[in-house]
Amino acid sequence: MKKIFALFFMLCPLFSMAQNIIPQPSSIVTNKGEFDLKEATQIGYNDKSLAWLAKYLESQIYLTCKVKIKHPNGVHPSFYLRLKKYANREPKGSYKLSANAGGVLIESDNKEGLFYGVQSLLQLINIHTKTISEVEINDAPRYQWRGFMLDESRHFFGKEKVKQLIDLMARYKLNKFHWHLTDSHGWRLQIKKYPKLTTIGGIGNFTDSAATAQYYTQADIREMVDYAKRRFIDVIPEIDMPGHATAANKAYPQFSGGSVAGYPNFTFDPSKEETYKYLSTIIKETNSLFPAKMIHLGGDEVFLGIQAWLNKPDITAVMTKNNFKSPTDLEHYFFRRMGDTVIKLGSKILCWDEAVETNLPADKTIVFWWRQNKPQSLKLALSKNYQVVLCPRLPMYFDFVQDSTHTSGRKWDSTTVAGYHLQGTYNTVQDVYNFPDKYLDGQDLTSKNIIGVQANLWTETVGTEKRLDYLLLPRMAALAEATWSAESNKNEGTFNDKLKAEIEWYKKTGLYYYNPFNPAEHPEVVDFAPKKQIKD
Ligand code: TNX
Repeated sequence: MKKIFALFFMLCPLFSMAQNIIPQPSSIVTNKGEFDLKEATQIGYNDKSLAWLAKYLESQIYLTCKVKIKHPNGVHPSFYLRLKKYANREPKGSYKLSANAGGVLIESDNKEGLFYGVQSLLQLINIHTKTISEVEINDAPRYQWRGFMLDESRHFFGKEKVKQLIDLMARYKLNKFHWHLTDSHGWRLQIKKYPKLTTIGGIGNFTDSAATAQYYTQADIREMVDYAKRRFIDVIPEIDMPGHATAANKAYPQFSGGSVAGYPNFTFDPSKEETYKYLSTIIKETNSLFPAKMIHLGGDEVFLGIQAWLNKPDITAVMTKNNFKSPTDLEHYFFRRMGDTVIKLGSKILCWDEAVETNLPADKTIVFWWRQNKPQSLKLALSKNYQVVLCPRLPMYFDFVQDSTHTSGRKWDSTTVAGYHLQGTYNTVQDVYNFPDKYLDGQDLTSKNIIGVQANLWTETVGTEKRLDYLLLPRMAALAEATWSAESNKNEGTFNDKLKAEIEWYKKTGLYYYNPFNPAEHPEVVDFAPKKQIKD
């Protein structure tokens, strides 16, 4: 008996290699055989539009295990990518992968699916033995929105780092990159009609108001959008309004809605027709750069600066004329007008959950629920039939710490709301992994208006790539399973085993990370002396 056990454990690593796919596929069956990856391995495909994917697979195999596959679309392919018509359309992103001693076949009726099959194949390669275990995979995503947001206003990272993040997103089958390009601390998107937005508004960041202007030119943006598109990732720009506008107002003060203590020129002036024209031009130029045809208009935390409106006679005159009872009514009026501009361009309006009050058209709006302490806002969004992306601060804000001993990054006072289980004060990898099933009340969870899940990385405390990686990894791996894998396929124990292997991959790739199994391995990266935590 003892011998049988010993044999089983000896074989275990062999079989478990095949299980190391993150995110967990819908179904995976492993067998004993294996395919030997050799230099002579050829890639084939049945549709010439797959040539790029074959080349991508070739280059990624080289990066993964230094085997050079020489002949894409060779005559005797061992790897085959097949775009196939099924009787019934499969969900976008679904694929089948079968590997045996003779080779690997990836099939799907959509190119996204083939791309994700390729990602799974890359994770199946045993880099030590250069083999692929025999396996049958049937896979499809749980959510169509699998998002990640990066704030480059507070600190700017630039094209090379963002490309690396896009590659990580691709590895984890994430498909929406939400790019927070404007905020109080810097405007990062070139607008040709208003050059000062970047030459002046791009100066400074969260920790250094005099830092040289940093921003993306329109050519940079096109390059990044194309890079992401080849990895089946839509890029969604955010132009935050009417709040978080300090950087823009530094460049064009004539559109400022005034100041209150602590929040200078935080809002745009909603009383001037010129403001609407100005912002519409910005939106038009932005829209032409992002083919996903979705513009995130922000709409968050306007209350921080809105009292300034009451000190401006032009603004109070508009309130009186329209019979608005409070500045908030005017805020809604402003937001609806800007929403109309987006719709007229044929794009969708995306907004933070504050905008649920605004009565934007339900079929053209996607709401991002971020205020975990306000579940009523999620319920309202669902009841108004908005599509909703779940990104509550707990556990989906990666600027929160991930270990009780960490000092830099946010923490939250425990929140307990009936039906919701948001007792955490910071965001562990397990919390991210267990989202959303163990968090939301069942009724909300099963709403078909919930289109997906997203993590947001705000960068007030992030000044270096090293800290960025530390906050991201390994939580991004947990995000992958939260967005892709059905609850019935999730298992914390299995995930932890896979994560240990994944951490080895981070190490090999030269990425800095937090190791939840051995926190001492890498010390916390603290870029700036931690400030007192703000709660809201
Ligand atoms: C709230 S989330 C904000 C951001 C901050 C973040 C820090 C949201 C829509 N607004 O402006 O960076 O908290 O966690």
